[in-house]
Amino acid sequence: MKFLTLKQLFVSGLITVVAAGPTKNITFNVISLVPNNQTLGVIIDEKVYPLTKVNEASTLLHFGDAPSPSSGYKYAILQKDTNQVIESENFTRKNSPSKSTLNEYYGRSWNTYNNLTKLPLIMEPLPIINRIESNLHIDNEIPTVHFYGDQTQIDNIHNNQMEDIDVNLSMAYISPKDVKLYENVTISVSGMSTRQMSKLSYKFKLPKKQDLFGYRRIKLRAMSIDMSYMRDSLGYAIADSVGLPTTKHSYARVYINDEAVGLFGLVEHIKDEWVQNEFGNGSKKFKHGALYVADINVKQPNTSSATNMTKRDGAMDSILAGKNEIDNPKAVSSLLYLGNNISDYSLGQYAVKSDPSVGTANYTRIMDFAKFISEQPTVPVNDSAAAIWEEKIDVDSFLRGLALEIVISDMDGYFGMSNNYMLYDDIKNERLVLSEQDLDLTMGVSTFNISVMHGGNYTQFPGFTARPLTSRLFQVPKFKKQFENYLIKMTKELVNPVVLGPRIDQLFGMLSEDVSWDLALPRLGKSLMPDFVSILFGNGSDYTSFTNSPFHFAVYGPTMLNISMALTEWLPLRSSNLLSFFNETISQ
Ligand SMILES: *[C@@H]1O[C@H](CO)[C@@H](O)[C@H](O)[C@H]1NC(C)=O
Ligand SMILES: *[C@@H]1O[C@H](CO)[C@@H](O)[C@H](O)[C@H]1NC(C)=O
Ligand SMILES: *[C@@H]1O[C@H](CO)[C@@H](O)[C@H](O)[C@H]1NC(C)=O
Ligand SMILES: *[C@@H]1O[C@H](CO)[C@@H](O)[C@H](O)[C@H]1NC(C)=O
Ligand SMILES: *[C@@H]1O[C@H](CO)[C@@H](O)[C@H](O)[C@H]1NC(C)=O
Ligand SMILES: *[C@@H]1O[C@H](CO)[C@@H](O)[C@H](O)[C@H]1NC(C)=O
Ligand SMILES: *[C@@H]1O[C@H](CO)[C@@H](O)[C@H](O)[C@H]1NC(C)=O
Ligand SMILES: *[C@@H]1O[C@H](CO)[C@@H](O)[C@H](O)[C@H]1NC(C)=O
Ligand SMILES: *[C@@H]1O[C@H](CO)[C@@H](O)[C@H](O)[C@H]1NC(C)=O
Ligand SMILES: *[C@@H]1O[C@H](CO)[C@@H](O)[C@H](O)[C@H]1NC(C)=O
Ligand SMILES: *[C@@H]1O[C@H](CO)[C@@H](O)[C@H](O)[C@H]1NC(C)=O
Ligand SMILES: CC(=O)N[C@H]1CO[C@H](CO)[C@@H](O)[C@@H]1O
Repeated sequence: MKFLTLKQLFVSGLITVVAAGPTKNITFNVISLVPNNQTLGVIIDEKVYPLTKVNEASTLLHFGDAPSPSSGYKYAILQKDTNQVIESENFTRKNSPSKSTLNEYYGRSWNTYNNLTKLPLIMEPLPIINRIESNLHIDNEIPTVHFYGDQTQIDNIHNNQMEDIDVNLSMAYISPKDVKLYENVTISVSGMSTRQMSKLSYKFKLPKKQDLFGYRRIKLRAMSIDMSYMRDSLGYAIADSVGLPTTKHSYARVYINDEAVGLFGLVEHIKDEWVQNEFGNGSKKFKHGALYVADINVKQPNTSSATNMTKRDGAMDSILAGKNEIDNPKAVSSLLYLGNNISDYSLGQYAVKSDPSVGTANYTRIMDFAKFISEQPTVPVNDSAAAIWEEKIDVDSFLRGLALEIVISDMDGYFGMSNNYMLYDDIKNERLVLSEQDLDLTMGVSTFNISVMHGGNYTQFPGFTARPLTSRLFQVPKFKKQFENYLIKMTKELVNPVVLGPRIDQLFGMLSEDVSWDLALPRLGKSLMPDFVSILFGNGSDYTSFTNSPFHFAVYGPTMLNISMALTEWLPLRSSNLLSFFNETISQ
């Protein structure tokens, strides 16, 4: 105690002396992965100051003191023994921190990207949404996530990438303003068909009672089949803008031990906790129903093991609008009525992502609704039918979610594959709520014919007339009218070159350096099926140019290759086709 006090006195005395002089020191903090024989430094007025310490949360975060810069500074990588500069940043940082810099990232000139404008909120959130306030997703920052621990176990999950193997690691989360350390974080490879690819997605779970801005379960999406690195980001921002329950999306730079893994999309894992955070203000006591997500990848005929991906993807490839219903009626996830045996609904085609707060998911709400659908006419009825639909479902959520699928040309939602859409059992109102997730196969990525996928006549959208639900729901004139109003509103006010275009440009500006970095990194997984993309998207896709081209980044303006159509080719086509079908123009 005595010693501490003396030491403090000594230190504060020293600071007073220095502060009076011209060379006031501040602390520089910079993230970079360097080998053991190198360190970071900061160059101020052409003098080099080594930053010799590393943060206790992560060896990636280097820090040290140096004089407060009067006219900018840059970071450098130094040879450890000699402090010789190996390389330095090719730009000057103009920040003038008073005590300490933010946690800066070596080689990136900004900490917060100021030019990213938010999309407008064009519809009030559905009344069911009671989402927590959270800083998990800061739109214009890219935090660094560093996992570390036993390399043997890390190698093991990558050597067995088709399997769900958990590994316990420590995790540092470093954003410009925060450093957080978690131990015993459970991480595993995540995803379905994209596990074939060499850049893998991950999911992680923090220990009980710990959280990252209110969330314990998070996914890091590799974006490996979206060369624009933007479709999830845009899709979730649009879902939010039209008031649907949805995860938000942000980006993260990911490292595992001493390897850079790449740029990832950070999203909330849709599980129990998400239900509480999205619908119940984050309360653990929130009384909620089950949450289901449609999954076409389950129980394909003769698939004995969930890891038989060749088989599963073979099936996925061929399941286009309705084929699944014919080949494999019992595993269908299209809300087709399968009779009154509840076990037929529980094969996994409605995967339970959250059990209710009391008991377990029992599928009755889905079976009842499928039965109800089967009893509705497939010819026009009058508006008096609306009330019975409202009893079964939150119709507004269905109209918004289904309109969203069409407006963003989603090939992998209810219409396209009867896949990925969410059904939440609202036990208070005893009805289902619809929303969407997994939005990477959208906005020009499609195996379907371009004219039906992006054309204006929405009734020709894949699955529109074939799906059990929509072939009945839109027989109610009121619902059809409202649905069309949503198509027009979403297109005029949001999904068009005037409103969404700038956001794409801005994301391009924000991400391009990180995308170049990502594309140059060695991958931790293996490409198990080198022709995966062409298998998934059919013969039409040009996989050779997909892999060989140096930097296929879909920017609004200059178009670049994408699997089917660049984001920037798609957007004007989508909006002009829809608006001209309705004889409307963009309202901005
Ligand atoms: C520094 O370490 C790396 C391996 O981490 C090695 O390849 C390199 O030769 C070393 N450089 C010097 C100057 O010792
Ligand atoms: C300021 O930083 C420099 C460079 O790290 C160091 O040599 C000097 O001792 C520091 N001065 C004070 C008062 O801490
Ligand atoms: C700085 O370096 C980055 C890559 O390290 C490069 O993309 C960029 O063009 C360089 N900028 C200038 C002004 O030289
Ligand atoms: C933001 O845009 C302005 C003008 O368009 C530009 O000068 C500035 O460098 C941009 N900032 C960033 C962080 O890109
Ligand atoms: C990982 O940590 C959790 C507790 O956080 C523990 O229950 C589990 O057994 C650990 N797993 C391994 C493989 O060490
Ligand atoms: C992590 O898990 C291990 C083994 O279960 C335990 O000994 C340790 O205390 C845990 N660490 C923290 C910070 O909870
Ligand atoms: C959530 O909080 C809002 C505002 O405090 C309140 O009106 C609402 O009833 C709460 N809902 C739930 C489900 O907790
Ligand atoms: C995977 O599917 C193939 C083709 O249907 C089959 O031959 C093989 O036995 C299956 N493997 C497993 C582990 O189920
Ligand atoms: C099945 O779940 C519903 C809620 O969807 C609930 O009302 C019902 O009581 C449950 N049935 C049984 C037998 O648990
Ligand atoms: C839209 O397509 C449907 C189905 O092919 C067709 O019956 C209808 O006439 C088309 N509508 C318009 C306005 O072209
Ligand atoms: C759009 O306008 C054209 C001519 O003005 C008309 O023939 C067509 O029916 C209109 N389409 C719709 C969907 O209203
Ligand atoms: C597609 C396929 O191989 N289907 C087979 C699955 O197994 C059943 C019964 O074993 C066969 O009858 C199918 O032909």
